[in-house]
Amino acid sequence: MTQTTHHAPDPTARQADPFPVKGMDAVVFAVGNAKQAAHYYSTAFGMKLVAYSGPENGSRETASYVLESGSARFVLTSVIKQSTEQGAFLAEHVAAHGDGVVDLALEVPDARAAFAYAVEHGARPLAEPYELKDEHGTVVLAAIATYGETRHTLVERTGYDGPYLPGFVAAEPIVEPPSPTAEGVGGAPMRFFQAIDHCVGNVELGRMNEWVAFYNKVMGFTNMKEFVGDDIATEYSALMSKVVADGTLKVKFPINEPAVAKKKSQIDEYLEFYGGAGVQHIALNSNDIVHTVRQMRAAGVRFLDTPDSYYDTLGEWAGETRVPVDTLRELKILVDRDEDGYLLQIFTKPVQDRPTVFFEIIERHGSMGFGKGNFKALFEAIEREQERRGNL
Ligand code: TYF
Ligand code: FE
Repeated sequence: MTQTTHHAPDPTARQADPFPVKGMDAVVFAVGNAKQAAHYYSTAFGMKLVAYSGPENGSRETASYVLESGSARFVLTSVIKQSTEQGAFLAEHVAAHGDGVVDLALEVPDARAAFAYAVEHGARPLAEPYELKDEHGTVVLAAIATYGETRHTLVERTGYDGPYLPGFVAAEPIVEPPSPTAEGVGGAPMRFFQAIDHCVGNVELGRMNEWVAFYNKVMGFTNMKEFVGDDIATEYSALMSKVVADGTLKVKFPINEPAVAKKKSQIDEYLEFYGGAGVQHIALNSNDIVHTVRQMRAAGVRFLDTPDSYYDTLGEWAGETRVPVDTLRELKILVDRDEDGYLLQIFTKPVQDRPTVFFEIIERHGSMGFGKGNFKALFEAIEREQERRGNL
C-alpha cells in the first residue's frame, strides 16, 4: 500500500501521537452459532482457524473461534450457558442485533496509557485495565465504549507468543480454504485477503459529527479528506459519511449517518434491523481481487450486482488497470481512480438474514480513497436489494 503525501499526516504530529495504535487487533462478532460461523469464514472467506476457547479448555460460558487471514483476525463468540454478566451481555447482543460486531479491538503499545488518555478525553470506560497470563506471556486489556453497543478493547500483547489470548488453545484448522487456484509463498494456500482495510459504523441521524469528534478527541484520530456530504446524499446515496484514521492510516473508521433523500436510506434500513447503531461493513485488503472473488463466489458468497452499462463506459475514465475490463465485468468488480492511483472493490450482500453486516474486498493501487466514484453505481445496487426485501 502506497502512502501518499496529501493524505499523510504531518510527521511532527506523528511523533507526538497521543494515542499510538499498532493496528486492528481483531474484529469480534457475537453470533448465535459460532461453530457454524467458523465453518463459513473458513470455507467461504478462506480464513484459517488458529485458536479456540470453549468448555473443553475451561470456558463453560462461551465458545470462541479465532480465524486469521494475513494480519486480519476475526473472533466468533457464542454463549453456551450463561452464568456471568459478560455472558448475559453477549446473549442480549445477539437477541437485540442478530449476528454482529461487538468489538473493534485495537492493538496498542500501552493499554493502560491508551485507556487513561481515552477516558480523560471523554470515553466511557467499560473495563479498567486488567492482565491475562499463561505460559505464553501476559496480555494487558482495557475497553471503552463507542457507537451503539460496540466497544473498543485496547490490547497490549508485546512479548506474548500464544495463539490469541491466555485462555485460548491453538486449534487445528476446521477446513483449509477450498481448492485454492493460486499458491502463496512456500506452496501454502493463498489467503483471500491479507489485512483489514477499514471498519465502517452506521450511526443515528444527526450523530455522525458527534462520533467523528469522539474519535478526534478520544483517540486523536484525524479526518481523511473523503466525505459524502449533502450534495451526494440528496442526489442518490441517502447517507452522509466522514472518515477518521490514526496517524499512520493503519486504522480507518468511516462513519455513516442516514440522509433524507428521495428514497429510504440504506442506513435507516440497517438501524431498523440492527436495532440501533453498529458496524455496517468490514473492508478486507486483497492483493489479487480476481482470485479472491472467484474463490468466494465458488464457495457461495453473493456480491452486489453491477449493470453492464457501468463497464460499457469504464474505459473512458478508469484508464489502465491491472485487471482487464472483461474480467471486471464478469466478476462485477468496481474501479475508482483519484490523483494518487486507483482501487478495485466489490461488496458482498449482507452475510446474515438481517440486512445488516456485509463485507468489502478492496485491492489498492495508490489510491487511499474509499470508492467515491462508485457511490452512484453502488447505492443503486443497494437500493435494488432494499426493494427486493420490501424495505424501500
Ligand atoms: O467505506 C466506504 O465508505 C465505502 C463506501 O453503505 C460505502 O466502502 C459507503 C456506504 C455504504 C457502502 C459503501
Ligand atoms: Fe468501505
